[in-house]
Amino acid sequence: MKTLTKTVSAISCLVIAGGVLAGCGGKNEAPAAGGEKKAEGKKYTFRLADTHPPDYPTVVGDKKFAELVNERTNGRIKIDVFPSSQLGEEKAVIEQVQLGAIEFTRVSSGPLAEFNKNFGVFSLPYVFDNDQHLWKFLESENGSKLLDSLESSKMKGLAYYSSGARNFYSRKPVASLADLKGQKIRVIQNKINIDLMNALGANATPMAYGEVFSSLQTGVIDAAENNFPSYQSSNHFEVAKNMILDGHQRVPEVLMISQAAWNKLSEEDRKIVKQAALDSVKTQRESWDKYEKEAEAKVRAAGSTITEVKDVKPWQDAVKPVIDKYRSEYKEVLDQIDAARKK
Ligand code: GTR
Repeated sequence: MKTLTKTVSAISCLVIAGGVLAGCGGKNEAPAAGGEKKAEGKKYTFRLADTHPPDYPTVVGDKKFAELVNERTNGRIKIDVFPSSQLGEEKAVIEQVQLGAIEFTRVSSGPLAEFNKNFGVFSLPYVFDNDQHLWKFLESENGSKLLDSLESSKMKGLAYYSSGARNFYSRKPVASLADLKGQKIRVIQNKINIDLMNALGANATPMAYGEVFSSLQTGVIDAAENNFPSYQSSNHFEVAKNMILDGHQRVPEVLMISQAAWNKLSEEDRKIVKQAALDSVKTQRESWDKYEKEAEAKVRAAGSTITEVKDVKPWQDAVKPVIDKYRSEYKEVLDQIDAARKK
């Protein structure tokens, strides 16, 4: 029923997306007083979709962003944050953002890669040494350029958020790389993830995030992979109790606005929205650091077996064919990522 309601409201939004955004949360109200329609007088109510629950660090960031926009426009621009996939799973939400039916979203770079190939670079394994390296790149001019490249996909990237490192977890014991062989592993749908699982001798099963818990529970899949906060908040740790800390990917989160909504904003409002997004990063990253530690402590206390990887080299060697396959396609950005390491 829930899904049906979601679908119906999504369709009604899509129907009018070509025209006015009103009714889909994109209300554009004329100024109350008569006279000239001044851009700064326009009022909007927008929607922002996030897959995570209300206390999750990305949603904490979303809410800070909405609060800053609201304050800086004296309440003229209201952004309602919809957590917990209320507006749909990430792939469907991105499609609606492209159409202008949903104005804002925070999604992972993983699903974004299917809409804008540049974002695939974040699904390549072991391209960043650690979070510091990742952020040096994200905060560089090249990181901003990558965000701006979303414009070619009818979206406008506003800011990156933290997402840590992704690790495998399974219903079955996993003490080494060899233990992943033959396992059915859920992945975020994109072609690089499928190549990655093949390189590990596993079977990739692309699936929406919301379906992973029951699929693990019923044994439709053996394993999945994610960071500690997602492993914990989604309750995957209850049904896949064996995690191995291989840290194969660092896939940043992206806060973005639909190009259609962006085009409606005045120059001044665009500046406010962009700056508020950048200013919300600090809050999101602080929340991330705290939540990540708490999530790890919670899953350990609940009895998950967490295996450290002392030497990541065999893992890097195993997935080298993936890098080799995509090296020429991503050469420029891979060089930029390497350069960011030295900064
Ligand atoms: C999380 C990410 C989500 C979603 C999820 C997934 O780390 O924050 O946006 O992409 O992974 O695996 O689907």
